[in-house]
Amino acid sequence: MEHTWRWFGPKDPIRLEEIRQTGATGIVTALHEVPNDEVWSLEAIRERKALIEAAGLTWSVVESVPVPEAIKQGRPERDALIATYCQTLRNLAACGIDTVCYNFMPVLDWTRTDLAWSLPDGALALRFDQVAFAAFDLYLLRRPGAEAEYGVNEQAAAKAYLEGLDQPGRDRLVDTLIAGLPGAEEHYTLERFRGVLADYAEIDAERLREHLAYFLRAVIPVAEEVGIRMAIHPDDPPRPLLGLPRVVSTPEDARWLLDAVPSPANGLTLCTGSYGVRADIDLADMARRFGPKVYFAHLRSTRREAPDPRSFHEAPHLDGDVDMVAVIQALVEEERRRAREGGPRLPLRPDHGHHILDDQHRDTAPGYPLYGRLKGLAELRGVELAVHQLTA
Ligand code: DNO
Repeated sequence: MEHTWRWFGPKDPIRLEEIRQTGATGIVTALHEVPNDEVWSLEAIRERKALIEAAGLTWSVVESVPVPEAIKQGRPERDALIATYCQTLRNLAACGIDTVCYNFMPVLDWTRTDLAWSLPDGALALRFDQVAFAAFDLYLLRRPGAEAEYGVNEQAAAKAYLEGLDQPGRDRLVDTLIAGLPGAEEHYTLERFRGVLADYAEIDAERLREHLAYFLRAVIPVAEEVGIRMAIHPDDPPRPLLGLPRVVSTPEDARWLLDAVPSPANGLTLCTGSYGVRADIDLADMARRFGPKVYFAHLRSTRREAPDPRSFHEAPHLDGDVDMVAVIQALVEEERRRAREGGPRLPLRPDHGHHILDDQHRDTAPGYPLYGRLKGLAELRGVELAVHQLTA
């Protein structure tokens, strides 16, 4: 498979020259500085591409071309925004870029409650703690109607948790949840956040699905025409949050999406870390069933916690709930099928990593350290090579 690395652009503290030494050959990036409602110009794309190529790497995948909230909300201005989105796709294609990752999560992109959770070996991991999340929802955000969604015991646990936090701890929790993790395009304050939640009051899963279908019907034909593969990223975590619907959380959702607009341009990002939070999803089975539609793979593992499995933390890449060896085996088989029958390259990236060793003294983004991801990539490459040789 093609080994890639997410880079946040010239402001990323990890330099392209360093990435070159990780074993990755492809870069995954976006023009993060362009506002969501503007076209990515040919000139800006060319310039970024040249920078990447000057370091001996290729621009493998765009992650993401973000979908503006007005499109997810189905507002009247969506047609103009979709036209802008399509023009960006045309410009990317004109520069030879053919794979675009995106998501359709309302308001929040990926969500965690703790960005530096200590593991027994001293590594720092990202974590989603359902109790902390409930404390935020009930007592810091004070979302109308939230109480009805939590049981009495859950409310009591959340309250006790909150009482154990000092003011900086409370501020940190709020920031962690709404100020935006790397890659998320929107950065909210508590007040603005309440406002955008209210904008979704009338939008349930069914309506969100209609809005997604509307977007796909407009965008996929353009992508197909210019030769771009769209790879939707699943919801992280894969369930509704804060009363917001989420519709890309399960294999059934993925099937619905692919059937909504059948096209070689309509595909998936197989994110084992996102789908893998659900105990009812078998990722290797998913990789086999959806193989031809997997245009991009995010490989990482999470560990569900007891007593409430809605809480999870990011585990070592090969040592979480996901059977990573079986997933890689399925992807290797898919790659062989593509070699025989034709089909696109299959880029993967080590998704996230623990902050280990010198990462703890470098100012890298949460989940995107140098050494932790390097370790993840090295492990994944080792498994891939072993699978190749043992199944040749
Ligand atoms: C988190 C990432 C997400 C992802 C977007 C894709 O680490 O996987 O931010 O990039 O959801 O659109």
